[in-house]
Amino acid sequence: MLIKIKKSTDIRSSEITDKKLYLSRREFMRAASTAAWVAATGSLAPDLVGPDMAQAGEKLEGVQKGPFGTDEKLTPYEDITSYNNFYEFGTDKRSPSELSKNFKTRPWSVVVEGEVNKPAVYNLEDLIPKTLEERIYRLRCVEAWSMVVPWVGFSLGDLIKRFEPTSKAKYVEFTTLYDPEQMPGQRRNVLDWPYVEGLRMDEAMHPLTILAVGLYGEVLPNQNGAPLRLVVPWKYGFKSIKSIVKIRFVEEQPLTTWSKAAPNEYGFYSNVNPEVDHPRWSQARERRIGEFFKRKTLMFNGYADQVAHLYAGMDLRVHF
Ligand SMILES: Nc1nc2c(c(=O)[nH]1)N[C@H]1C(S)=C(S)[C@@H](COP(=O)(O)O)O[C@H]1N2
Ligand SMILES: [Mo]
Repeated sequence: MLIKIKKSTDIRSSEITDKKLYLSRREFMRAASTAAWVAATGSLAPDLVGPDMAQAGEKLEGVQKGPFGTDEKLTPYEDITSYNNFYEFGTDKRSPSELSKNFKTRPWSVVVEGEVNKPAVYNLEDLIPKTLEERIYRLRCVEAWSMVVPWVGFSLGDLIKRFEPTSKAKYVEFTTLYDPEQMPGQRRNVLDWPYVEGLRMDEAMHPLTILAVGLYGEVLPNQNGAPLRLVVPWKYGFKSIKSIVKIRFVEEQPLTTWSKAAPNEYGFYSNVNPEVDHPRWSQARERRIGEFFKRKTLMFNGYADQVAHLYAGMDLRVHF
């Protein structure tokens, strides 16, 4: 009888039920590779956000606990990285994890332009601060599901200050990479490529708003928007644009991809609001991925204490 021995690569990650176990195995392997690195280069540790080392799954260094944490149960790593919306890699939830495997995220640069004193083409490495924060945020998709994600990132507001916006900068517009060779979803006209999103300046400067470069303490997987994605936790998930290559400061409200595609369904603000239904379905409840029963959706996705004042006096049925 032939005994089939499972190679480690045959073990599907879904079989690894406990992320802690998974991490400790990774950490062991990492310690081994760090030792080899030190022996080879004499330097202390590999630069994990440097040009060559940033691979999904690499552990990120210098991560501190950030503010605004929730103590809700984290959505398992396996779900966060296999149930994705990233239309550049296909429209069903499974395809981003399958089709983004070879997506090249290094070298990566970001164009900063428009109403700023310091417009430039920045290398990604120059935009990422030495100290990163873990921010555990709820992500609520407009499709009425949600997750709790331990992002690793940094304050967008702090970064914006470095560019010195002028007094004419009223909005920030973000653009995703356009590269149909690498992004098979862009070969079809499902959306008007490249994907564009935007925030009002005060939303962009709000301390809740971050740019993420990782999750679960590790470099961001490609399907989650590597190497750099926005996370705006009080807005529907589609505002959190992935794989950003351009940040533009403008005077007029940007025309965003989803509001261009269906203006009566997706407004510019897109604040999570259980009282304003999507024209085709209710937004009153949501299904937390991995759970069976639906739960009530909270105003501003539960961040009302932090952000409600930004919209004082605005009719949120008009500015949906
Ligand atoms: N460039 C780009 N960014 C995107 C999307 C997309 O299709 N393309 N989908 C959005 C939607 S609808 C959601 S819900 C979130 C999903 O993020 P996640 O896959 O990390 O959970 O990404 C958002 N950012
Ligand atoms: Mo979404």
